Amino acid sequence: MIVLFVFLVLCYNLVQGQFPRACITSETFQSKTCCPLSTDGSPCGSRSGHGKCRTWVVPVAFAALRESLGPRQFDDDRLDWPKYYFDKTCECFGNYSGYNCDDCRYGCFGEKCDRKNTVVRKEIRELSFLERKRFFSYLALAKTTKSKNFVILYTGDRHHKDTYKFVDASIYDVFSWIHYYSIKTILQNGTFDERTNYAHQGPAFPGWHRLGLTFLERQIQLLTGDENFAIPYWDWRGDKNCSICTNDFFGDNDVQGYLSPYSHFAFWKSICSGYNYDEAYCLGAEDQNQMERLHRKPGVNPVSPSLPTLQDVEETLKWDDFDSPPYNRLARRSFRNALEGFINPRDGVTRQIGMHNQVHNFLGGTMGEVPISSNDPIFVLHHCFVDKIFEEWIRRHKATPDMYPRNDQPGQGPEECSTPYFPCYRNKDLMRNSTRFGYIYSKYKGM
Ligand code: KOJ
Ligand code: ZN
Repeated sequence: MIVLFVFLVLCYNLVQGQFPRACITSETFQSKTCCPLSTDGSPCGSRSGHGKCRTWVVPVAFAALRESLGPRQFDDDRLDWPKYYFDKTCECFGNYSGYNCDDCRYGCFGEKCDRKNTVVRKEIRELSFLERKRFFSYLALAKTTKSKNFVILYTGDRHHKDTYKFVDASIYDVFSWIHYYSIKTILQNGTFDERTNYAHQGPAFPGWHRLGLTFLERQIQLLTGDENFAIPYWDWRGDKNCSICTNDFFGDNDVQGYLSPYSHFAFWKSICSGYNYDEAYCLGAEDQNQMERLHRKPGVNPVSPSLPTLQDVEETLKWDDFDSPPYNRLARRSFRNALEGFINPRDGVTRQIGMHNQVHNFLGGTMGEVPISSNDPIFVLHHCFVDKIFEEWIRRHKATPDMYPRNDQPGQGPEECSTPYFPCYRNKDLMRNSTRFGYIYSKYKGM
């Protein structure tokens, strides 16, 4: 009984990204219902007890907070995710998950989702030669295999729903697009608010990226049938230059920044490059000629000429408050804001570019452009290390979901669904030990 309980607790989580191919018909949009048939032929697998089709309601506590903040008018399609698109989505039970409750929660496998597996995320240099080669092959496969279950949204005019179209994308590009979609400026009272988005500059930052990485990891596990696949991380602490920017690893670059033709990702192209205007959602995925090749210029940006140090990471971890008012880039003495990199981690007050932001800036090129940074797979390794630091903080502070703060950032409230996943994944629920998500981190250089 105890074993079963532990198992159920450990297999608590899995989500899927968007948009499910099964939910983009005129009927689903008319009925505002995304409750696709499961393999048993019933919506959300209700016949087999996998889940049920449920109306999403704003939790009472959150509705009260909203009231107290006064009226806010949003016309943004992502706010109160996924309300703009769907009133009803699947709620899955037990270890079942996914947009139609046919999949398992993270860390669970098998037809009945009763097989548990915890993968170990290692530093890229800890992988054996074969493991590393396998990793690069998996990425190549993810970049070139069309996603069976998901499509991406594009429109040249976000104001008009009738211009929305859904197109195919590869598994890696779906991952990349999810980042692009979440960081697009927020449409508020008819104007674009540049100050915040659904993935950055607020308490959702660590959890949002955790979800993105775990989504990609799971997609690669399903694609390759390799249940032991784990995303590696890049421990950049004190790295003098980008030591993994060699052709054996992530690729050397030429003076213009383009990756060496002899490197693994030389001919990868960025979706959504060149379409960074407010009104559009990524027209770029269709036109190969519009898509730019990956590029980097490590150490060239005078704003961030070096990488964060061991000490920077320790100073970041010492902050006891996960986040603090005003819960944006101005937050002081906030672990989240030090980790994201808007304050000096030592004093918690001085505004400076550090940590996560510093690494993006240091690498430059594709990684330095917020809308498209996720196209470079080094993004995955960088954010995996950021997630390792988040995990270290969770452990040291015995953090639980109730420590996630109430706040006024759109889409970043504790009870709000992380944008843009199906089924709903609450922001606060990402503040749990990584074992809940089916992975742990290797110890490397003392951490
Ligand atoms: C790219 C990003 C990011 C931050 C920066 C630099 O994706 O989050 O570049 O500030
Ligand atoms: Zn990001």
